Amino acid sequence: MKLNDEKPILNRRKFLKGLGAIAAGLSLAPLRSKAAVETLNFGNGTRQLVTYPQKRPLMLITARPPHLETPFSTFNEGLITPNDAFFVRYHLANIPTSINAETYRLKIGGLVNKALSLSIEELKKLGEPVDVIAVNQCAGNSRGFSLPRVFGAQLGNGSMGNAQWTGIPLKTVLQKAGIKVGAKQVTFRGLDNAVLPGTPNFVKALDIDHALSGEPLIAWAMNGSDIPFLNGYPIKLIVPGYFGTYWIKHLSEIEVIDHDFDGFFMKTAYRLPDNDCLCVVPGNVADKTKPIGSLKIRSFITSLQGGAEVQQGKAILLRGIAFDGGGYISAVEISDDGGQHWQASSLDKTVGKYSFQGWQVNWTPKEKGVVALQVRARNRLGEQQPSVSSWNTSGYARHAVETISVIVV
Ligand SMILES: Nc1nc2c(c(=O)[nH]1)N[C@H]1C(S)=C(S)[C@@H](COP(=O)(O)O)O[C@H]1N2
Ligand SMILES: [Mo]
Repeated sequence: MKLNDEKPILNRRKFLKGLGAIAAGLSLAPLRSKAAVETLNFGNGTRQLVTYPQKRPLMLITARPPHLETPFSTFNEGLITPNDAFFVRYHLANIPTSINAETYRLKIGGLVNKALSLSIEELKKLGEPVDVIAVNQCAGNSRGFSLPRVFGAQLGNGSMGNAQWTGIPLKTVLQKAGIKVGAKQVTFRGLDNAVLPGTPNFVKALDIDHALSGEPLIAWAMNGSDIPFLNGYPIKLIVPGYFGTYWIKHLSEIEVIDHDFDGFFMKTAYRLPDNDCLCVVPGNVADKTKPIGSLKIRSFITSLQGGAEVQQGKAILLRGIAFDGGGYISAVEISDDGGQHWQASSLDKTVGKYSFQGWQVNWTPKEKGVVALQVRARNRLGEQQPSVSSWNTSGYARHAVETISVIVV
């Protein structure tokens, strides 16, 4: 059975039926069809809001497979992105529509002493569950702002989210299987398949040291509840500080290998120019590339969106978020004069180095008219955003000083 119709709203009953087999106690968000749109600040930026099971209305990027973005205003609701608002990204159209957690098995094989096939219950019993609050951001988040424009889904800033993940360290599972000498990488895949034979499956790899570092988790809970179906129910690989491409959903197979994995989604896709700026001059091709890795530092104002009206001479509280790959955000600053002066914000209490970091600052608009408000962050490693985004062919890892235009009246 497929959920992949052109019109996701009309097709939801079929999909719901498929969801019948998922764990008891799961409550589905009320389904509404909403003839509403959200508009992103670039050409062809109008997005329909659509409702999928367990999701509030989200911005439709593609229906087959479902690719949904979080409306940006959600990020002002709190530091944690609610499960029903979390973005959704798949590559292959043949996604599971019905999963039975009772019969579900996670297989671990390859270069191990003992191949395993674990039920969810067995997985949960392998050790003490651990929690991490971490940002999942798609490599292509904000791609739609690339200039010159690039191929690929024209994403706004809504292909990211911050959640608390609960699970067992990947390391615990690998140690249970026992890693053999000569292991170099570990590969991961989920239940989704390609529709056509010959299309590569979505398989990703981590270096063995990273896999055994204790940081990646196999999670079964997101913000204290089951992971929503479209976000990878019943288990998902969490790779804190790394781009979402490694966070395999419906994780079903883990394999330890003695070489660098050369599947399409490591060898060809999700690669960046191998230089400091991760960039090329538009029109050029990188001489050397490397697999995309950890998140680059970013910051956003969330309490105001572009086009908002504010009053001259009247202080308002600006709030927002910042994040990076785990270097600890140490400062967030704003500017209203094109970056000549920067005003420091105060950082909210930190909830972990992989989380969104909240910040706030009082800002008093000085002059009437259209004002460009800019925000930038720094971390303890001294990293900060470039003032202008660097460019690469795929529009990956976009990060720059962010600007919104507000109207001072
Ligand atoms: N099984 C599976 N896992 C996957 C993918 C996929 O296509 N299939 N896409 C990856 C990519 S590129 C991203 S950005 C994240 C998105 O996670 P989300 O849909 O839970 O937000 O899932 C990752 N895990
Ligand atoms: Mo992604």
